[in-house]
Amino acid sequence: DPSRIALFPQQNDLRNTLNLSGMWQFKKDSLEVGEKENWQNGLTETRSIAVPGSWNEQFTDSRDYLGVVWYEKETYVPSSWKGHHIFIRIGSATYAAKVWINGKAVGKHEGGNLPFAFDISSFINWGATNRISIQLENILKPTRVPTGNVAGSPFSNFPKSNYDFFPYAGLHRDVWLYSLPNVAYIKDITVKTGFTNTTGHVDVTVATEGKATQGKVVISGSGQNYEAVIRFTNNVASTTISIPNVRLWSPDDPYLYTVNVTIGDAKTTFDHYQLETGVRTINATSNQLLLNGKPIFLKGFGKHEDFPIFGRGAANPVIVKDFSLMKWTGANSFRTSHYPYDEEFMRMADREGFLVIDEIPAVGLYFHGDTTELAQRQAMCKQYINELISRDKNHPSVIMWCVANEPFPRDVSVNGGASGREATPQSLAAFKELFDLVKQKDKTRLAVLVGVMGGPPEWVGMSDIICINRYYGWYTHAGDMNGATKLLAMEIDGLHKKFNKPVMITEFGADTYPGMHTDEPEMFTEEFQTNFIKAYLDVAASRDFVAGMHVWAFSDFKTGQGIIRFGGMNYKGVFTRDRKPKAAAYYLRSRWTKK
Ligand code: GCB
Repeated sequence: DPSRIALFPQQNDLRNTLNLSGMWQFKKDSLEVGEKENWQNGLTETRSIAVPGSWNEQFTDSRDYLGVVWYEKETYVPSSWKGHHIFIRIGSATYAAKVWINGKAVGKHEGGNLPFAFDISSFINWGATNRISIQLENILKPTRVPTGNVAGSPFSNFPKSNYDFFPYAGLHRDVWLYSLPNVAYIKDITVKTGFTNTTGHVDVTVATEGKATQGKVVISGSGQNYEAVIRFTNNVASTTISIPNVRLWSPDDPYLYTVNVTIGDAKTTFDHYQLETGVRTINATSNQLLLNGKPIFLKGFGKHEDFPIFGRGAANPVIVKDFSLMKWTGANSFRTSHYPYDEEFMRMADREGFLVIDEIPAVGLYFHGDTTELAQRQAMCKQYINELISRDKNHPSVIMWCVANEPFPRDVSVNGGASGREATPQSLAAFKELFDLVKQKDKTRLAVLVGVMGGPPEWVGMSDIICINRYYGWYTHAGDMNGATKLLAMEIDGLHKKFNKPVMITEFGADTYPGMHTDEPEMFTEEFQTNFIKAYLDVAASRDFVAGMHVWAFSDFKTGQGIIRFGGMNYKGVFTRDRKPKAAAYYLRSRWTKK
């Protein structure tokens, strides 16, 4: 039930939270005997592991291990929580997880990078410790999303992922226990915003569980409160609140209003939840992206959640540093390539005024004429869309949903090579289903698919903004920036003409070994990277239909092993993996901070 994850755990007078991040006990189960041997009743011969974090980075013997492991933690649940609904919420478990409380199975979930929660009220030991056991594995399979171990894959790296970033595994985000009030609680809140002239409109829909008959919505901001009473029919109620002289949310002024929702009956308040919202609209014309009805150009990066030792584990200091560095370059935007990011990252984007392309983990999908594998991947993509939109729908920073990064048509080689790949009817139908699902869940934002070099135009043509990743001058036309920019210009002119939609280059970049220099720009040097980025930005600047440019990548990141990834790294970052600027970062700062 994806609505279960819509509201982040919150502490107030009626709700409680307990963060279980910290040290857990860990044990590999490479023979997959744990469940039969009842490891859920208590692990023996364990070692300590930090949560959040990737197991691949924490030990000296597990870098490439992606098989079954067990995590265990004991915790006391306060007896004041007795009689409430108790849930466990796991922020991200990559890839497939099974959960037990005190030896009793409570649920399982597939797919990393998104939270899931289970009702564990009836499994709690009151007045005693409780054992939480999580079995987890990240075995790379062609039926999974993201995809791995594909026969005939264009990738030749190890581990055998169908993408270049390292397939980190583990409990990557916070694990929470939380309690919800007994009689009735707020299950979901959906906020949609708009404005007419100077008056803002905020639509608030509240869904409940239990016996609340009425409630109140209060929006506060600029020293004012705006209220509405709501009444529930079949556990749902909606209202629209007007805000005179509204202060719109934008990168220049990321102003947030608070929304307080209470529910109850005539006498009693049962539950309370508070969230933040920004009043803004997002639209596209045939050649521009409009924020609050005014053209906006997206300057920024594709990124990764990646840091030494943490791996893909959430790390708040890294989040703060990344926003600080993005601001320093003058960026106003990023894409959560190639999976949804930590919820703290999204809240930072709201507060710091960044425009986000929010991507499901659908990287490296392929269409080789298969059938059963395709059906399973398609089901996963739909699950991800449901979960992602449930989780992130109330963030003003999110302006687009991205349904796939670089799906591969039949016979395409990675990044370029031959052309003429057709979009099979089967692939078009599959993507249409994903776009339809996004639009059915959220009509207030744009939807895109990010296209690979040499991929069929019909795929990217389905997007509201044509999004393409291009590496002319790197993977093709190596070092020849004149040839590269000619082709780039020709291609984007053609795409705009064909689809009459704005175009955005969602990736372009060059591997750059920090400290390597030449007089005339040459591949792998800091001068080449700067020159490469400048050349692409110049092509974009001379066209009025380009809506944004995202450099690949924000920082260097860990990859699997392979001959095109020196030292197991992708060096296309304009910052190093430990966030030191390369020359290109200074170049972007000089260009993007110019008024
Ligand atoms: C791409 C992918 C990205 C890679 C990048 C590269 O097109 O979307 O995940 O890291 O190319 O550097 O090859």
